[in-house]
Amino acid sequence: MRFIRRFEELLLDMFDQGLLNGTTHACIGQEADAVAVVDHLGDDDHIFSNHRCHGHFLARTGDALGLMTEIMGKPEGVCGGIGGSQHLHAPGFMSNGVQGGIVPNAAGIALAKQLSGGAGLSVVFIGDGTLGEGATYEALNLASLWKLPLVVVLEDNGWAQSTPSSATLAGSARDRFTAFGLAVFEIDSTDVQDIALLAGRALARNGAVTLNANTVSFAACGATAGAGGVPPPFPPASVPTLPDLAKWVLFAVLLGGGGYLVSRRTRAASNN
Ligand SMILES: Cc1ncc(C[n+]2csc(CCOP(=O)(O)OP(=O)(O)O)c2C)c(N)n1
Ligand SMILES: [Mg+2]
Repeated sequence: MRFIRRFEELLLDMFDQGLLNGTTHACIGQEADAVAVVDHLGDDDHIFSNHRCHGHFLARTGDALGLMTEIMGKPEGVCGGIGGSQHLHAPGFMSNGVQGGIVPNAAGIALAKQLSGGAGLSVVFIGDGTLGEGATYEALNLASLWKLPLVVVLEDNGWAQSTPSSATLAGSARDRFTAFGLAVFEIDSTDVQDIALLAGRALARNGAVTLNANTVSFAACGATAGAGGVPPPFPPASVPTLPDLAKWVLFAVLLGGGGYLVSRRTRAASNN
């Protein structure tokens, strides 16, 4: 836990110096969840994590150099410097910044384990701000119905990054899981031993289960920009150059506008 804390404190310091590539989200305050859960996992288990994934990654792999170089955008990074802070991959580990998108992924791996008769669990860490994402509930429904070896770890820090969750969430988190018949293990603690004890009980259950860890976040909610993450100024101070136009199109595509452009073009073509 101390190692994860120091790693991220250094990271935030480096961010301030402009040494990092893109966005970074620290899990400062939440380290115990990662350590307590991962302590129970073995080689057969898979972990899926979200935008706040450094603690989960370090607890799982211990690969601090691979992570640091990744966030610095260097080829030595675990994903060749392309994934950055949020999009990491290692044996038995994957993280993705698309909120809620990892829950169907994790359920899919759980299904693969079940169908192949393989051992192991699929464990997915999500935040309370992700409880508004519809894909999460499709996955919970099937995971419960098919009794998949899926463990959802909800890290409830009361925030959706920088928005109080009270401003976005109706009802209770627990009810969202019990509605699908999932067993809920819940704890209000940042004590790693307490969480590990409950995590052990949750992970020992057959079928889909959730561990709701009510925690606190001491980190700056997120830090954006850095060496390679800044789009060109818009509107431009002068007539845009061709490279500027190319960069805007690239950013539009990266931010999801590409799908819109493509679908417009496809629709136009099909209308003709
Ligand atoms: C599909 C999608 N919508 C919006 C975002 C932008 N976004 C990044 S983090 C975040 C809030 C996340 O809240 P939570 O899951 O509670 O995690 P926390 O930041 O509190 O750790 C949002 C809305 C995103 N990454 N993905
Ligand atoms: Mg949150």
